[in-house]
Parts: sequence; structure tokens; C-alpha cells
Amino acid sequence: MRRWIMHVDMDAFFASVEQRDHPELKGKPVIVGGRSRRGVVATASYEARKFGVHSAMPVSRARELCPSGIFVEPHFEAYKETSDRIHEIMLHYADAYEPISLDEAFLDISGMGSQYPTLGAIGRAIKKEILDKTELVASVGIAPNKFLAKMASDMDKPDGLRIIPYGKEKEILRPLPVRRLWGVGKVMESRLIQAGYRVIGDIQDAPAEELAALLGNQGALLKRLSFGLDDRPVESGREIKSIGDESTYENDLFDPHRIDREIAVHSDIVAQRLRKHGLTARTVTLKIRFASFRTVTRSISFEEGTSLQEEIYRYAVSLLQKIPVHEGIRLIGVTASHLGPPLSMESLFSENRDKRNRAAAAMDEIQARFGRKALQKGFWLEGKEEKGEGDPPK
Ligand code: TTP
Ligand code: MG
Repeated sequence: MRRWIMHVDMDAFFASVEQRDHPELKGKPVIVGGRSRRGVVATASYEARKFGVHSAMPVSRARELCPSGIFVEPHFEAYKETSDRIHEIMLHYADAYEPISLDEAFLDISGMGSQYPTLGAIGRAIKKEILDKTELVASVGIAPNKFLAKMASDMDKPDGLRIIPYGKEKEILRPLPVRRLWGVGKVMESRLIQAGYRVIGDIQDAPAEELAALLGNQGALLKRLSFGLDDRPVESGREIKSIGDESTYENDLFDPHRIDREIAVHSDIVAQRLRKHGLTARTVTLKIRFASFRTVTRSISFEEGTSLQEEIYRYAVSLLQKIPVHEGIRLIGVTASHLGPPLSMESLFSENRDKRNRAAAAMDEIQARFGRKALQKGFWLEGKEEKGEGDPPK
């Protein structure tokens, strides 16, 4: 199976959160970074970047470049909360998942071919789920390894989706400045340029001895990178503490049947994800946000871990009964926590329950097999894409 790595990075992250939370800022040059004259810019919206404003620039300079800019203080709590949601979404699209920063992660998606017909489809799915659930735009890069995936996510920003297919690595890297290579900072860049290596293609063509003389044992590493070779694995460090799914509705919900159905849908997604990760939960939490934005959460814990939709649903509905509903509902969420391994000894002896577990597992299996058809078509294995998506960069 071919290795495919995805890198996801949010567009103008802090500024986009500000624009989402303060709609009057939408479409405006927003500069996040504290209003004191001595501060630096954390980030700027793409509208502000047109004026040359960028991260780490002194705020005073940003004011000169962009006098019409709207300067806002950072709201770290909002960024952290949003970041948690994004990471929670991304987790489900990968076998191995490595968060890098608040707005960025690597995903090893090599094994996801049974669920998505093409690489583009998985990229679009993750972008859409992030947009639907956080109202924010992510850029996605998919490539044979981490180095190229990170480069790819940057290529079409903002709102990017770029795939670097196998076989195109060398050609794509050739014209790019040496600075783009991983590990090349200012000092190494100037040494390389002084020695006549300006673009990555120069390093591809350089005799190994020359690079070794210039950079010692770093030379060989740089040479490998220049051809787009990088076999560092995606390192899953993050332990899953909870698995949840929630939706905000365009129109507030009043109809009890509809509310019930929504809880059933969320319970189903949570149960499927639990089974996918081989986990069961001993706590179910229901979150309800009312039209007035008042938010209520209720939890219930139980002895026997479950990953069954019908059980999670039953617990969630019992929690709803404890919440008086006097107004429309704008958000419903179901979360499973207190996670543990799949089956306890007791449940092995509970025949009925075991049957249902097996039925659920069979359903998952069927879903996976449906996807496998797409795999046999060859899209995934060949890395072929529908027109356009696998093309080399402009
Ligand atoms: P980045 O992903 O580097 O930048 P970005 O998301 O603002 O813009 P884009 O990815 O579209 O180019 O960083 C993520 C956040 O980290 C950024 O929104 C603000 C914060 N940050 C700083 O506070 N200081 C910095 O110097 C950088 C680079 C980022
Ligand atoms: Mg970003």
C-alpha cells in the first residue's frame, strides 16, 4: 500500500476566528496582535496581507503599511477552543495523527482508501467538515511524505487543496528556493547561496562530495530532501480522551421528533467512531444550546462500556428528559468519554449484548467493503485523481 500523508493548516487562523466571532470584520483587513505600539503581529487576514502585513512584523510597521487595518487583541481562549474542535475532527480522518500546532496537523491517510474513492475526496471531506462545524477554512496538502505534504498545503492557500502525486516530486521542487527545504534557516541559506546553490534543483544536481564538504553529514540529508525523499513517520502522540459529534442548525429546532432524530444521528456517528478506534465509553454527555445561546450539558456514567448506537442514543435521550426545553434549540451535541478497551469479561458472558456488538461490527465491515470497490478501481493505489487535482503546480 502506498503511503499518503496529509497536512492540514487553517487559513489566517487567529484572524479568521476573529472574523467569524465578529462578523463586522468579515472581508476587512484584520491584524491580530495587540494594540500596543511595541507589539508584534500574530497574524493578519488575507485582506491585510495584500498590504504586505505578515506574522512577526512589528505592529507599528503594520500600521504604516495598512492604515485602514483593524487591529485587534488576541482572544486565546477562543483560539484554543476552536483548535480543540478542529483537532477532534481531523483525528477521524487518519490512522495516525500528529498535531503540530493550534491550527496544523499531519495525518497518515494511507489506510483511508476503503472509505474514500480518491485522495481529492478525502481532502474535500475534511475541509467541508471543518467548515461546517467551525465556519473556518482549512488548506490541505496531500503527498507521499510529510515534507511534501506541508509544502502542498501552502501552495494553493487560502482555501487550498493540492495533491503532489508520486513521480512529480523532483520536478515540483526544482525551481523552488533552497529556503523551502526543511531545516534550511537563514544561516544555511546564505552558505548555500554563496556556494552557488540558489534553487532546490541546484542541490539535486550537486555532486555529493561537494555538499558534504560544505555541510558535513547534513549534506546527504539535504540531497535526499531535494528529491522529495522523507520517510519520517506521522507520530500519533495524542491520546483520545473523548469522541463527540455536534451540529449547529440554521433554523432553531422545536419539533421533538426532529430533536430525537438528531440525537440518534449524532449517537450513530459517535458509536461508529468508537468502534473504529476500538474503544468503548462509560460516560455519555448531551449538550444543548438554546436559541438564546444558553448552553446546558448533562452527563451520565455507567459501569459497562459501550460502542453501540442504540445504547448511546438511549442514554442521550434520558439526559434530554432532564433538560427543560422552553425555547428553540440551535445546537445538539453527543459526546462519549471515559474511554476504554472494547469488551470486558462480563460482556463476553452476556450473549445478547455480544450479538449486537457483532452485528454492529458486521455493519462497519460492510461499509468498509463498499468502499473497497472504489479501491479496486485503482484510483487509490495508483494515486490517480480526477482531472486537475494531481496536476503539478502552476
Ligand atoms: P500559521 O499557520 O503560520 O499562520 P496563519 O494560520 O495565520 O496563516 P496561514 O496558515 O493561512 O498562512 O500560524 C497559525 C497561528 O499561529 C496564527 O494565526 C497566529 C499564530 N502565530 C503567531 O502568533 N506568531 C507567528 O509568528 C506565527 C507564524 C503564527
Ligand atoms: Mg495556518
